[in-house]
Amino acid sequence: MSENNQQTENNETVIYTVCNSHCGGACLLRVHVKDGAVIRIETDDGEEPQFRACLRCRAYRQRLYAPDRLKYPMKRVGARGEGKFERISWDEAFSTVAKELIRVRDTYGPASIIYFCSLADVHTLHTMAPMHRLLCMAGGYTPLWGFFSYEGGVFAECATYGTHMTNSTRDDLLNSRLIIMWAWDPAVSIHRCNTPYYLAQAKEAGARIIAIDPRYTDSAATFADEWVPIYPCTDAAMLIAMAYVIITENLQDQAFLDKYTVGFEKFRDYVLGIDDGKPKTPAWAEAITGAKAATIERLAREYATTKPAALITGIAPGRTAYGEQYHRAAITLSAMTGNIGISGGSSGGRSWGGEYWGGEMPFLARTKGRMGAPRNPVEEGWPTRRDTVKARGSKANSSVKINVGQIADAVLKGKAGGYPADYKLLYLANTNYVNQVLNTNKAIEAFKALEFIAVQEQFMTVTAKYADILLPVNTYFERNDFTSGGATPWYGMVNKSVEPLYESKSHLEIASGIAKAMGIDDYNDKTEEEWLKGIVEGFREVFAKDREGSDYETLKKKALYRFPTDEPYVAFKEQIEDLENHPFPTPSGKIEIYSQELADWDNPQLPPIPKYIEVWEGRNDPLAKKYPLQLVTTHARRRAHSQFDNIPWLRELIPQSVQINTADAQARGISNGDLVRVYNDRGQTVLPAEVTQRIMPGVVNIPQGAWYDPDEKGIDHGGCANVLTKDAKSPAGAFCTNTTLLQVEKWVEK
Ligand SMILES: Nc1nc2c(c(=O)[nH]1)N[C@H]1C(S)=C(S)[C@@H](COP(=O)(O)OP(=O)(O)OC[C@H]3O[C@@H](n4cnc5c(=O)[nH]c(N)nc54)[C@H](O)[C@@H]3O)O[C@H]1N2
Ligand SMILES: Nc1nc2c(c(=O)[nH]1)N[C@H]1C(S)=C(S)[C@@H](COP(=O)(O)OP(=O)(O)OC[C@H]3O[C@@H](n4cnc5c(=O)[nH]c(N)nc54)[C@H](O)[C@@H]3O)O[C@H]1N2
Ligand SMILES: [Mo]
Repeated sequence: MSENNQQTENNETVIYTVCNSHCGGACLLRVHVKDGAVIRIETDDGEEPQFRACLRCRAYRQRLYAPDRLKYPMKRVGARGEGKFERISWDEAFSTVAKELIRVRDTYGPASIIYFCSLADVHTLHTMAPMHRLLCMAGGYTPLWGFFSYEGGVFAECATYGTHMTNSTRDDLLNSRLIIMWAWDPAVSIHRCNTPYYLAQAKEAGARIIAIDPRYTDSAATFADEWVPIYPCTDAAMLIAMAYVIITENLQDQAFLDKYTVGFEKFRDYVLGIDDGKPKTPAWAEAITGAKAATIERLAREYATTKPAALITGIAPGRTAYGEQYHRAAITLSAMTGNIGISGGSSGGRSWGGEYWGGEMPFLARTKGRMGAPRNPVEEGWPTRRDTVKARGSKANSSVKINVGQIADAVLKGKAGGYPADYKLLYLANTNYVNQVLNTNKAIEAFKALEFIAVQEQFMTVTAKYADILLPVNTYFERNDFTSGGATPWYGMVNKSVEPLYESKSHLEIASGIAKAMGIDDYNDKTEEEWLKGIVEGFREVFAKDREGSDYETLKKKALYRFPTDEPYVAFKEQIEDLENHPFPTPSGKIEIYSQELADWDNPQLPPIPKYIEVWEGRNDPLAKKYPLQLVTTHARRRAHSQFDNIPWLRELIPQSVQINTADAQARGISNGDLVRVYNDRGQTVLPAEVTQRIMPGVVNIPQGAWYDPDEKGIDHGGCANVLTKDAKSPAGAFCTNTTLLQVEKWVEK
């Protein structure tokens, strides 16, 4: 059976739909519905490549029917954060939000309104567009810039390649002889559905696989021939030392560098220490990274002499202070070995999100049918920023925008602190901001200072507790949408499985209700279906013109359209095969190891060539005396960020814990399973210890996304990593989730 809406013999209807819960995946679901209720969820069993769902999708019934779902609109009656709410009607909810939007706009100006919608479901219609359109029609708002996930990577790609569409399809891994999984654990932190499937095939085909990570990850255990532990925040040093070995042994692909790149000589001078008297030798890197000099030398030779080789650069080191440099260095190394634009190689750009077919395509690409908006009046007249390159595009470049991680700082400091406005009203959708942003306790302080907060939610998250009005939004099982993804490209329909539960509404319905209450009558004249038809057609025109099976009607039936996979897509193949007719979209038309644009900024923290810059809260920071352990905060198998943390089946499967090395645990009298207090000056959290040799000494891991759960003393008992993290942003906006010092001790209840 491969079509939607078919009846089975048990009077069940099977709905084909697609899950894309901001988990990096996107998979096909076969939802069994009986008497208007979902009774079972299965996944793809059709043609290869199958897009098979993981544990989170298979547990989705518990999320859909969770007893703690928000069922109707509510207004706050207790203090902010106390969690006391009272049921109200949708009319009252809409008119309260409308009144506050108008009051704040008219009193303080539209820039004092911040609207942020994260991804949650990576869809096209029920996402950021509906409120964006409304707010633009109502006078504008302050938007945010920057990707939580990989702003460091995007910056580096734009500075070096002039674009951030740098990924090949994963089936090309089968052509690699060597795969370096640098901070890459796609068996857990999903980077497109099916990536492990292709890694397994690459391994069977004989590729050698090396993992470079502070943790012996599940992907390393399954696929790698070698694990090289490395201290967080030090990756650029190791990459640069590998460049030292390649240069001093003359192993670089000089013909490639001469033809396709600019500025290699300047990088070489830095690497050899001609500029600063400090050669960046493997011994230099060993002292910084903890990786052995001999290992660095051997890997450098191996990478330079095994062709084709794929350096897959994970984005977690890009989420550290100066993470931009790590990505710039990785691209440079890929150029030095001539692995760019060839089958089995890799661009050295970030490990996912840079797929022309999945990362940006349906959500940001300006296809015709998307819900548009007039220009945001708040952005008129602001100069472009000086901390992100032109190629990063207008989405990031207006200086009225606030960085995505900086709402708290902006609210607390406002104009007096150098921000473009004083901020009074916050409208949030698709985000558990307080839990997910760095420095949870500071976010709470800022949220208390605002005049009005509206939150669209499905659950009573910590962020929801700070709302004045709570708007219950439905799940993708209760509405239709359009999405895309895959290790090899597809796009597909999210098909509604059941009617909206309780009084919940879709994003479009909520924005339409507020628009009406604001008196904006021309907000929307299309139904959900009309929008989606237009979106599919606009999208087809760009990506799948006239391709059979890619039209709206067929998609509604099959849910998925798979692009033909006869040949892997290789990023930058065109440029490498025919540079004259296909220059890189950089000012020089080449790969810019040296960027004149960056040179013109004259900012030592964003140098024109990749450099190793020591982080704050690193191992050499004086603070390390008091807080000697480095924190990483990985993406958890049982969650998508904070989503699914409340789902009983998943909680039972993998309890939240802090991973700590056996030696560090012994030194602190900690045994496996003991409750420990993890703390620094910003916060503290109590959770069980997982004592293991699968993390290097000196580093601990708290998987991000566990729900903040403070006691009356303000100590978190949920295992929320962000009570510890620092909300400083890297110079070009990298979100520093992995740059934090802390201490761990056995928890003794006082
Ligand atoms: N299951 C699941 N999958 C997800 C998500 C999820 O929430 N759940 N979220 C999705 C999203 S939106 C994103 S952005 C991605 C995130 O994808 P990633 O950033 O790749 O995921 P992480 O798990 O944070 O980190 C991957 C590995 O990097 C290592 N690491 C951390 N810091 C450093 C460092 O400084 N140097 C080195 N060498 N290694 C380091 C970690 O130990 C970990 O093994 O995942 C996506 N996939
Ligand atoms: N310490 C640390 N912090 C991190 C990270 C890290 O690695 N370490 N990673 C960062 C990254 S890469 C990311 S992308 C962010 C993610 O940060 P967020 O995008 O804020 O994370 P989510 O937990 O997915 O929050 C989505 C919320 O929206 C609600 N919601 C409202 N409407 C809808 C809807 O229509 N559909 C769905 N599905 N949910 C809805 C969900 O219930 C949920 O509470 O976290 C960042 N935070
Ligand atoms: Mo992310």
